[in-house]
Amino acid sequence: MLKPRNTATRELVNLDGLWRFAVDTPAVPEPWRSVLHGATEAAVPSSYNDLFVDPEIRDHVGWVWYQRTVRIPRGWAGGRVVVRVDAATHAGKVYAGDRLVAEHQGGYTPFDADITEHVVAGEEFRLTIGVSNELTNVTIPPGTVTMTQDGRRSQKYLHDFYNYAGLARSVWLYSVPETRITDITVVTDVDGATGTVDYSVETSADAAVHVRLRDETGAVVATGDGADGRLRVENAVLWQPGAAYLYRLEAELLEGDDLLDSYPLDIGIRTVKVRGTEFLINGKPFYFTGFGKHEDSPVRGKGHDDAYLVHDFQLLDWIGANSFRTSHYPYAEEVLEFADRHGIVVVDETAAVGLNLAVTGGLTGVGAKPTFSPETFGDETQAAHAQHIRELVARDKNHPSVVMWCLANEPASHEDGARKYFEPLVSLARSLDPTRPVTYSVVMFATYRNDKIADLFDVLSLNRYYGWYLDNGDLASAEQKLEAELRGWAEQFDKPLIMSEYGADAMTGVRSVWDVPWTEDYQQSFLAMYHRVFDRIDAVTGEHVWNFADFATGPGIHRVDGNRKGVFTRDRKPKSAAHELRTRWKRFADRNPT
Ligand code: BDP
Repeated sequence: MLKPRNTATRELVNLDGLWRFAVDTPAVPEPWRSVLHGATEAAVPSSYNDLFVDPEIRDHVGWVWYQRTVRIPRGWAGGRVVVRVDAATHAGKVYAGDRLVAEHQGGYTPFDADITEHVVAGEEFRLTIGVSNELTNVTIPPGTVTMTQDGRRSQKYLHDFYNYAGLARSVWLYSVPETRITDITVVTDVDGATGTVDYSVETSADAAVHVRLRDETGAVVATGDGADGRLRVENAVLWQPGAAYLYRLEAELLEGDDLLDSYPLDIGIRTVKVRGTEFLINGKPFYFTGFGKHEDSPVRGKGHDDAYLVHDFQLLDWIGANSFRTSHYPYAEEVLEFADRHGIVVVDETAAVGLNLAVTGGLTGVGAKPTFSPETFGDETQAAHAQHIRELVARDKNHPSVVMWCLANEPASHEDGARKYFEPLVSLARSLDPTRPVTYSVVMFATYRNDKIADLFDVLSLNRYYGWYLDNGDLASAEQKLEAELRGWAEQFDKPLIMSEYGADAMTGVRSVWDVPWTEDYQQSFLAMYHRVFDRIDAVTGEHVWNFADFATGPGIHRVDGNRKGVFTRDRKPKSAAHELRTRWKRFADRNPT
């Protein structure tokens, strides 16, 4: 799915800013039919929850409405006019005037509404977007809506991060020509000093396709004709972790000499492969250092923010991180583009967090019901998960920074039914993208002895909390158990192991000379213990600390003002552990030579 861009044949108007905003109420049926009266205003992009002081808005369960007036530029007669919503969390409905023009399920992938028939160039129209925050057993991620005793609807979910909702990413108005490029797929390979770029251009109607590849100086290094083809780049400069290099593929649609459409796509030439316990980028073993992150900041919630984007990547660089996982949902496309340009490696995760009835908000328990069953997570959940994987791959397939798909976080992979649920999803991901390895983040109850799906995946990503949820405060016992378990995985499977989560909560300023949980010192000793173990086990191919920064969580008694496992505070100040990591990861530069 192509990101809207300004090109020689397409125009783009950004619709971010203040929108009229109202919570859905039975008192105003069909609120899209008129101007939202008495409405307050909400910022786009932003989650709406923390903008307001009114708990009825913050805790509302169901639809909210965003509305604004939009003028179609005068010169847009002739082509198609489209509204793009980069994310409506977790479901969206778009109205042009009174007309429903698009509906979408899933809070972290974009969708378009073609509004050509409902608008007139040069004139204004009323754009209303409904957004629902409801999670059920057939949404990804899942949740349940229950009724409180006094008749309020209450949203419960199976993950600890706060269920932020709204228009957290940009909204766009754009024009495309009637005969146009609808998609581009690029697969790259390396053959000695030559890079190959297999491209495939999809179009809305038959027309001649011409492509041109430029290097970073703007020089044309290869050209091709036809909708599919292979470009060869002699002495290609590869996209490397820590040393990004992007070529620009310019695709053109022509009728004779007339340019019907053009679309530029920045691509990186690189390869990704798994060989035994090694993760190879461009044929060289790569060791992941970095974090599981969240899209999370004060006031904006999950709202995309370019300032935080730049600053977070600065901190990744400062600390020596070469990668991160988009825990626990696909991040804004701007984040991936930035990673492409700056050589940061991304493990791209779906929003499938919480397919596990034995885990609630990061805490352990025994599920009262089986996780995978027709009453709990069955065929409909699986279908929603499959659709989400299709949309994720469609959006992110061309990013060189994305080296692997993570299909779920901490599913109940040790329970009966897990294999039946996951086998088709793994096949689907492989058929959509045969070039990237697939992984899942393994919950601590799923061990090398009882896990039922590990063999289906290329890389095993383990989330482990020895020393926190288990053996809290006893790092000596934690060290023995961690090592024993990692050795078990390494002996059982000839696959790379990535520690995709390990971390301890720490409150800034709370200190101790002893191993006291919640202190900065304990977080630091905890990480140092894990690192000693990793260094003793060859199959460990990467370490992603949980979490990059403190983040907001849903209601519950087990958190103090959010999850405090951040190595940085929520406002991005380093805790002591940041220095421990920095010393270690800067030394690793020689493990990952560019
Ligand atoms: C893991 C989850 C993660 C939580 C973490 C924690 O994958 O989302 O935030 O636990 O409890 O189980 O800190």
